[in-house]
Amino acid sequence: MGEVQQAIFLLLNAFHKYAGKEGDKDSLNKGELKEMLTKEFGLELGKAKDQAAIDRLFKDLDANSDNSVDFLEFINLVASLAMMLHECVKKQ
Ligand SMILES: [Ca+2]
Repeated sequence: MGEVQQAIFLLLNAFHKYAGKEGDKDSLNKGELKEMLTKEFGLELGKAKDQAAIDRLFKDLDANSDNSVDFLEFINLVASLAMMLHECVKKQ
């Protein structure tokens, strides 16, 4: 398997690891998104202002406003993060 294909499988597995915890197994609710941000990105979440930031991010990601973040919506977050990292790498 090529590296890009491996990366896609890793993203799928990571998404389903959190999406499968509660309710709909194919989408993230706000709690699942918060847990993913905490564990995968090492963010220290828990303060009131963090909750406001999570609420905002969740609303931004939830493009179809169905109160859950599906894989396509999750991939948009990954794409944004990849673009940011790409810019950082280019500057070095
Ligand atoms: Ca959605």
